[in-house]
Parts: sequence; C-alpha cells; structure tokens
Amino acid sequence: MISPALAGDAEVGMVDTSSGQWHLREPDGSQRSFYFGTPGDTPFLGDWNCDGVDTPGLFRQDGFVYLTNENPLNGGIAIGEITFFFGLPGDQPIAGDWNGDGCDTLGIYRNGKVFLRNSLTTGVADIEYFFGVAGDRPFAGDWDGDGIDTPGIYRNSSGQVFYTNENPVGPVAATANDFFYGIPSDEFVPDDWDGDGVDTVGIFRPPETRFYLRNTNSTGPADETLVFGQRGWTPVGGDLESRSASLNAPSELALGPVGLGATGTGTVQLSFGGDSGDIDLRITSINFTGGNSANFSVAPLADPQIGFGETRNVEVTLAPTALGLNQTFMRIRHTGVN
Ligand SMILES: [Ca+2]
Ligand SMILES: [Ca+2]
Ligand SMILES: [Ca+2]
Ligand SMILES: [Ca+2]
Repeated sequence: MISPALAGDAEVGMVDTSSGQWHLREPDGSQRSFYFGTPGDTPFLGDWNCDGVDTPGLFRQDGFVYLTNENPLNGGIAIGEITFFFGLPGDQPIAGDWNGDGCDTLGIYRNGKVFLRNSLTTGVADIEYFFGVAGDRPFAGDWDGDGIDTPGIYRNSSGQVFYTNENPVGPVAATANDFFYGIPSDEFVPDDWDGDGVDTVGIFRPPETRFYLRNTNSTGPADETLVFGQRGWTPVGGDLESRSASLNAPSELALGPVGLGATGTGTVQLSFGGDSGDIDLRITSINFTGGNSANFSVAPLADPQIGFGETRNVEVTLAPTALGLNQTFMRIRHTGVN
C-alpha cells in the first residue's frame, strides 16, 4: 500500500511475547513498559471492568485466560486479577463487547467457528456460529459503530479482510464487507484510530516495525503510519487513555401527551462533566427502547463532537401510531467514556 508519511497520535501497544514485556504508546508519543504474563502467552487489550480504559489480557496455550484491570506504571508488573478457563490449546482468542453492555469479554476462533462468551468466567459459549474458514486469522471490532463488537478475519490465501456486523445465534454470520488490505506477513490490529466510534483496519509490518492505520474499512492507503516496537513483537490495539468523565442526560424522555397521528417534539440536553478536562466526546448514536421505538426520530446533532463541560441539545420528535404512548427510554452511545 502507499503510505503518506504521517506521524500520528494513535494509541498502540506491542508485546514481546518471549519475555512477557508490554510496551504501550500513549497519545502524546510517550511509552510505558511493564511485565504481564509468561513467554508464549497470546496478548490482547480489552475493557474488563467497563470503565472505558483497555488493559491487558492473556490467553495461555492451556486454555487459561488472565486479565488485569490496570496498565502499570513504567517498569511495573501487572497481576492477573481475573482468571478463568475458556477454550482449548490452539484456539485463537478475540476480545470484544459482544452484547453492547460496555464490557469486553472473550471469544475464541477455532477453524472457522466463532465462540463468544459474555461473562469473564469459566463456562460454555453464549453464542457460536461459523464465520470464515480454517486458517483465517481472527480479530474483532465495532465496524458499524453500534457499540457491539463482531469478528473480522484476514485470509492469507486471498489477501482479503472480511468482517461481519452480527453475532447471530447461528449457524453462520453474514459477511458485511470484504476488501484488500495488507499482506500475509503483516500482523492485523484493527482499532478506532480517529475516535469516531468505528473500528477500522490497521496492520503492523514487522520488517519496517511500522504501523499502517486506515480510518475506513476499504482498500486504500494508510491514513496514518508510525514506527513503534520491534520485529517479532505482537501488536495490540486499544483505548489506553485514562479518562474520567460522564455523560449527563435524562434516561427517560417524557414528551407529554401527543395525539394519535400527530407529532410532538421535545428537547433533551446532554452535558459532559467529570474530573478530566482534556477529552472530547462524540455522540455515535441515539436509540430508544420501550414503547414503539419506530415512532421516534431524533434530529441529527449539528456537531456531535462535544468538549468537556459543553452541552448539546437534541431534538426528539414523537409521532405515535398507537394510543397512550407518550414516553420512552433513550440510550445514547458515545466514544470516550461510559
Ligand atoms: Ca477497563
Ligand atoms: Ca459485553
Ligand atoms: Ca458493531
Ligand atoms: Ca474510527
């Protein structure tokens, strides 16, 4: 691929799996290194305690998973706070939020079959389905920005990336998109590089020790490249920034009585607070639950990027087709915080 020489602020990590040493690159370009795991573990990052910050996890080849909720300070050692058994030797682990509850859990890819579990405990898969074929290399991400992670694969034989946007009860997940990106010797590490709530492709190219990151899931050049890590290390992607802020919005929207076939509007104010002033947040979707959700619509936010301490008004329109329906519950998805 063609690479513009862009130095970016991407958060990436690299793990020296021969020693268990992790190296995380912060958005300001600084680096922190610490130890977690033993030689041969398969590393990944995820948000195990649902606080918006991704921290390390390991899959050991005996099927044991070790997770920590902290990224230790430079020179530190992480302790496996959560341990459970999931999978078999030879399985390939993936981490993600399969059910959209804001918490990442584990999955396993085994010869073209996906096994997902929604809790961090020993047990059988909650969901299993086929996606891809034996030999495909799995990863996971939120390709459509709906808050639910789903698998993708890289196929060495064709050089194609495939992903699905669903975690079906079975038997087969439908391919949502496929495109060419990278080469078979690349290591795939998709993530949300530009913070818009959508995960997109990225690769680490070992001979160059360079990441090639693209902000759309399509064939084309990298939007950002950066040199980090060493040949032989394993790349991991995640949101490493420690942020603390909260979205303040009513969970219940009462628009008052609206007649059948008529239209009513209401305004919801969103504001961000917390104890960190260095963040921006982006509203990715607003959904309604309860009532007849199809009868609600929301005016698009003129500017969904909201700075710390700012507020936005969201206009909601209610057009009931059933009598007695005048309120619902809204769910607002956004990047950066819980
Ligand atoms: Ca976390
Ligand atoms: Ca989850
Ligand atoms: Ca998704
Ligand atoms: Ca993105």
